[in-house]
Amino acid sequence: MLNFYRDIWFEPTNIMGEVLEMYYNMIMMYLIFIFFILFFLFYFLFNFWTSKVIISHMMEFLFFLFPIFLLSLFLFFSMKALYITEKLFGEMYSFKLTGNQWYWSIEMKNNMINSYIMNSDLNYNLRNIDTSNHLFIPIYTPTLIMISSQDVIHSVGFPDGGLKVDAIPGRLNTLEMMSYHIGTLNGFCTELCGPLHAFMPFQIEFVI
Ligand SMILES: [Cu+2]
Repeated sequence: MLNFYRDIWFEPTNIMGEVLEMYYNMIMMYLIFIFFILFFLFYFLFNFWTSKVIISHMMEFLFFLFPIFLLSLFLFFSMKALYITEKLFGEMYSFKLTGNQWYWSIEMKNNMINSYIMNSDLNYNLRNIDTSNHLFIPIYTPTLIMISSQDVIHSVGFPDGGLKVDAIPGRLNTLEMMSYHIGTLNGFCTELCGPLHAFMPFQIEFVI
């Protein structure tokens, strides 16, 4: 419905993105609705001929009840969105992603490979985005990524996917993702973790 922001924001590539978009649309519709309510409220308040609404106890009661109702709706949809993003829906693969100062390492069963930033002097690389090794995930395949850290707190965030999970030492956070599109999802460390914090990107390739 309210898709005009798609050019400047993201197009959902996964389930979390869809949930975020739905939530955003819902909040947007309520805000427009509230704007109209406020408009009519001020219209009545400053209109001399209808100024008797000011002393209406019923109106006062409604203006007390109505915001409570709206806030309860906000709470309901926020909790719903929060719990959907935590939900696991039957993963087919699982990887472990470990944050290190300042690179990511990918593990699957007994295999481990490090993903470092590529030298941006080579002009065919995307500066501060390209990495030496990518994580390949088939599209339409629910994949569980377990995220932890070896040293300090890191966080992996994918702005185009609407995803962000903290990598905390001694703790395993999970992120289940399923992409609808082929392509590369560029991730960045989003928790200040040292002098080279800006130089530890991470890339996921969604393939067929
Ligand atoms: Cu980091």
